[in-house]
Amino acid sequence: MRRDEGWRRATPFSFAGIARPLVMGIVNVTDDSFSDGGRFRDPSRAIEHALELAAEGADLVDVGGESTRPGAAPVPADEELRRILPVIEALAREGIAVSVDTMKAAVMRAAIAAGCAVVNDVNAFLATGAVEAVAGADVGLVVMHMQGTPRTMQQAPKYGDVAAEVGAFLRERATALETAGVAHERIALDPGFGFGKTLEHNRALFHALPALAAMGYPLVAGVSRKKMIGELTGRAVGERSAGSVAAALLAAQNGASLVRVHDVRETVDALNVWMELR
Ligand code: HH2
Repeated sequence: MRRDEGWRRATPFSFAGIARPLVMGIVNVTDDSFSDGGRFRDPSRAIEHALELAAEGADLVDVGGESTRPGAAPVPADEELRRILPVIEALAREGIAVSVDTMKAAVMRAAIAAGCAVVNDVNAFLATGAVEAVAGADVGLVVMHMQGTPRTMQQAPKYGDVAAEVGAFLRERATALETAGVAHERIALDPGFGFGKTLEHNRALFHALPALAAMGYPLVAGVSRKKMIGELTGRAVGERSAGSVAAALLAAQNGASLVRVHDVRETVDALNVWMELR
């Protein structure tokens, strides 16, 4: 199936006009990511893997140099850049749309200069200088909700009404970015599955996806191989592909415009079948 690409050629970057759910393939240039930690630590292996994901149909490749798994230790900016810059530069040269998965303003600036198309921040551009780093650039922004920090977020997540609180937070962050000069079309929102959330919180957010989508921004859903898939299937991390594909399909059905996944080929096939037969 021909996969339309008009959405990513726009300058400045725009999420407007996404006609089908897009697939973000995950490349973790880390030692300690929960699913693929250590496998792509060497930049040349990360580049090779990213090229494979692009060939399998990833619309965007999400490159990260710092794990955000529960309990993960922070990585200094210079080390994060050492890991990811060669990868971003190589992929940008190949014409592959890259998003950078980072919480740090300095890393955002360098990644933008290296050619990334999207900045994906699990910390919703709350770090000092983050809004300023991206506001004047031509890149798309993924704004994610997290309760707490990766080190502590799964210890005792608590909400009154998780969907309402996540929705209000995302709306407030989108408004802050727009006030700083970011065009509405550059913003996508992500409820942050597993980031300070129990299985029941994640379930409530799945049900709330249509209401979150009605806020008028494209939604990103990242559930691939996460603990919630393990809890629902009883499977170890390396055996969660089928469960993850099912969750990605349901997220798309509930209004997600982008799904962030490890298993690109399987997800692309499933989405193509779903789109033809729904
Ligand atoms: N999840 C992870 C990392 N980045 N970004 C967005 N927008 N949404 C997510 O759900 C999300 C994300 C965690 O997954 P992964 O990259 O596989 O693991 P790690 O953080 O251990 O590198």
